[in-house]
Formats: sequence, C-alpha cells, structure tokens
Amino acid sequence: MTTILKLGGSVITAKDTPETVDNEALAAAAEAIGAADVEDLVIVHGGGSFGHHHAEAHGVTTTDGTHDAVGVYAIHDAMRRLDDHVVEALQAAGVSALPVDPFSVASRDETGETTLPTAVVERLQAEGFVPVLFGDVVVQAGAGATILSGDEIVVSLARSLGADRIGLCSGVPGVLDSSGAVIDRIADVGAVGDALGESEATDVTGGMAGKVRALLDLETPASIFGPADLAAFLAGEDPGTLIE
Ligand code: IP8
Repeated sequence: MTTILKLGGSVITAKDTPETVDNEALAAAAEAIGAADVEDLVIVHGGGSFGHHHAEAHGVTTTDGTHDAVGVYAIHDAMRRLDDHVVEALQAAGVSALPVDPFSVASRDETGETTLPTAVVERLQAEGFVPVLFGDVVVQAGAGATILSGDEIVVSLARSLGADRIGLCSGVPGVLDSSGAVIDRIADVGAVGDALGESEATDVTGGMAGKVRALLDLETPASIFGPADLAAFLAGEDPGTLIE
C-alpha cells in the first residue's frame, strides 16, 4: 500500500523570499508525518523559493533548457540544500527519511518524455526507509537540462510504483471554484475548466489545471489539500479535493 505525498514548495518555504525555509510549517508537516507512521510512504517536495528562484535567474523552465553547467548546478544545489532541511526535519520527527536526487537518476528524451528509474526508491522502501525526492533539473536530449517538477515526479512514481494513494499538500485547501470554495471531487476536467484556467497563470511549472489533468489520467485517486488537512489525509481520509 504505497502512499505518495507531495509537500508543495509554497508550504515548506517562504515563497517570495529567496532560499527561505518556513521552519515552523516544515516542522509541523514533519511531525504530522512522523505521528501518522504511514506504511510504504514516498515523499516528494517542490522548489518554493529555492528551485524556482534559481531556475528563473538562469532562464530554465520545463521546456527551455540550458547547457550552462554553472546554472544547472545552481538550481540543483539549491534544491539539494532545501532537501537537506526536509530530510533533517523528517528525521527529527522520527521518520526514516533518506534523499534520492532526481537529477542523478532521471533523464528526458528530445520530446520531453521523462524516464525516472525507481530501483533505488523501491529498495529503500523495502528496507523500511522513506525515500524523499524533489523537483529538480533533469538532463534532456538536445536541450541541456530542463526543470522536472515535483508534480511530474509524483505522476511518474504513481505509475511505476503502482501507488494506492496520492496526497498533494499545497498552499491552498484544495482546487477552488470561481467563488473560492473548495471543489470536493473532480472526475472530469471539463466540468471545472473555468476555475482551473484562472489559477494556471500563477504557477510556472504547470498550474492547477495541468496538475489536475495529469492526476485524472492516473488510476490512483489523488487528494489536493492544505497543511491543516495533512494529518487527516495521512489517517486515510480524503480532505480537500479528491481527483479520481
Ligand atoms: O515546485 C520545481 O518543482 P515544483 C523544482 O514541484 C525546480 O514545480 C527546480 C524549480
């Protein structure tokens, strides 16, 4: 029973101040994860004010790459340093968390199709560890390196691990309709197209619409919820918006 949990960058960092961890929010999330003690958990986190800041500075997106090794390393190194904070906070809360660097294992072909081998993730799980992956740079044929978002990692892992549950802990309490209310359940992106369209502009690695579309394509149900509902999700509930 594999559960994939993504901690959004806007949850664990102060998104507008470069390289600033929201220590309080990170510790609270780590404690909720430690207390829930979920079996077969894989954690993915986003970039927040670490990755996105450096990606922007070097003009790198999910489709526009760079061959500048200094730039690629600046983005990767920032994400690795954020990951150090995440793994340390999780370990301090009693979670057997260990890092898996996507940059070192993933690759993309010229069409943008990503391959993320999971042998290390699966072996870590089998040994009782909690693998922690993160949005990162990825080497791409013909483009140098581009951005691999945490959301894409979640979708890829869900398929290759045959995940049973997905939780996206984000800065908002769920997918919001045009009046700002949380939509309980989405089974068809067409039904909520307008509301999703509006939120798309605010996120450079895909936005809510892209997230929902990718999750709808999966067999695994996914919940999008805010930090206040993390414990409920880990306890087996479906807080926020359920995408199935
Ligand atoms: O925050 C992006 O991951 P996301 C990571 O999940 C980088 O979109 C390196 C910008």
